[in-house]
Amino acid sequence: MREAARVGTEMDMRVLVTGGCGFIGTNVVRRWRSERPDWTLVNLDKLTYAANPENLADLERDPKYIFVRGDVGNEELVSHVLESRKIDAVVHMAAESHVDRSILGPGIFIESNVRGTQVLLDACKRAKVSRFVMVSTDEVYGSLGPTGLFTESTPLAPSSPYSASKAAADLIALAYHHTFEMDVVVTRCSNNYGAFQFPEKFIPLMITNAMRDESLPVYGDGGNVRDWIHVDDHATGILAALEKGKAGETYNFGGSSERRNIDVAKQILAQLKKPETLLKFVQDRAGHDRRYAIDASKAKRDLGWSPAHDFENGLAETVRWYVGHPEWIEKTRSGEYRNYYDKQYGARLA
Ligand code: NAD
Ligand code: TDX
Repeated sequence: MREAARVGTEMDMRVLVTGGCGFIGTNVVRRWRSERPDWTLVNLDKLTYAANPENLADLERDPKYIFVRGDVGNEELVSHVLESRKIDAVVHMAAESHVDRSILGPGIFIESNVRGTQVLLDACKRAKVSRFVMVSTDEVYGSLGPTGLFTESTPLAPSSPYSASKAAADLIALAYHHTFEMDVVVTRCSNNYGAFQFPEKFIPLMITNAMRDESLPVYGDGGNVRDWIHVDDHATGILAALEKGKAGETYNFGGSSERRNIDVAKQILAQLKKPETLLKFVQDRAGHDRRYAIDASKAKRDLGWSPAHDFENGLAETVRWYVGHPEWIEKTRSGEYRNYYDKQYGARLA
């Protein structure tokens, strides 16, 4: 293991981010390039349906940004990247990330999220990487009743194949700390929103459907609650965990912005000046978690982190971003998206 002290103190850190062409990855890479200009960022991404390398096209000529196309489960490739690029730290974000897709087909979630994470961890162990940040999720805790918050000691009780695969990866990463003394830090964040989010997820789906005067499919009674956080605040949280987190610890991040889905959908319609008749209550998601809410006091106290964005302003800014990027929407909603949309919503919206 290289000295853990190297992380957070060196000007010229070389960080491997996985899944950098996805929603959170794009925002992380863009933000960290400007906040840590001396770091080299190597982005390993398989480019699944959810990836959009054009999000980072303007970094192509940046000598401190390197893109490598590949699977985190490809042992040979991962080891080669770690050694040849002399990687100091790894921030692991690559994953299959959509709950509904994990209900339609769990296999790839186990392959990428569980096996992929284990292969990556093994390669990092061999290469003596100084720090491994596992980007996990609050969904590993399962569902809350009407009161209470998830803390880092809430027992894990994932409900969906997606969250179960993330819980497995999260625990395997911690096991590599306990068993092999690897320097691992785990982050568990609540629902992110912001620019570049693939329109299968709730907020961009509601925005892009409303923009086209299409129905907004609200699952169940619309009373499920999510604790929304701006993606930029998650990006600063992961950075703080990388630089200041303690090995073997987990840190929750959340925006203290609990909202019912139906209220978020109505807010989006109001901003776009579209009628509420577009709302359509549809068959619920199987095993749908009722409520998520995060206690982020540990990250605030130990990492000096706090969210900078307020939900109402952040949502308004996000709606404006989508309105300003019709070509991006067109591209992401074409091809494979149509097949998925028909499978997921065809019967629900018929
Ligand atoms: P995303 O689906 O937008 O992006 C995932 C990226 O990972 C894509 O670019 C994809 O090509 C890549 N990828 C998938 N499988 C891969 C593999 N086997 N090898 C290499 N690359 C692969 O997801 P996101 O919303 O940006 O989420 C990123 C991470 O953050 C995930 O680990 C997710 O579980 C976690 N997370 C997300 C949220 C959220 O609200 N979106 C909240 C908490 C945690
Ligand atoms: O069409 C929809 N209608 C609807 O009512 C969709 C896609 C979602 N919903 C509801 C389900 C949830 O209660 O909206 C809420 C948010 O749904 P998603 O955007 O699918 O997010 P969620 O299932 O909460 O998971 C997200 O947060 C945690 C991310 O997708 C995960 O990657 C992250 O780990």
